[in-house]
Amino acid sequence: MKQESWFEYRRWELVGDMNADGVVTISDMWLWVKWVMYLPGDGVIAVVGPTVIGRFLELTPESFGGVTSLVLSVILWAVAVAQLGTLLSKKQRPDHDSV
Ligand SMILES: [Ca+2]
Repeated sequence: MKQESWFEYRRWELVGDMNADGVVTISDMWLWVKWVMYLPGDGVIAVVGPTVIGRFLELTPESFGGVTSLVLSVILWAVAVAQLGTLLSKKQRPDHDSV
């Protein structure tokens, strides 16, 4: 049985005119923030959603941009920021061994 792809249920490209009303306005700015914020959670949902795990977790195409996506996104963004912070602190730490 071929599983349906869930990647078609979300816009994956960040564009200026997010609400497709023909002009870039301040309303699009909130949609840019939302697009970036939900990206990791929606990515996980797109991959896991059509599987038995997604069915067990009761994921649906409506889960994109929902509470599950928000929770996943907050966790994944926190991990990404922590990893970036660790990487940057290692780069900026003076090398005492080379003196
Ligand atoms: Ca617009």
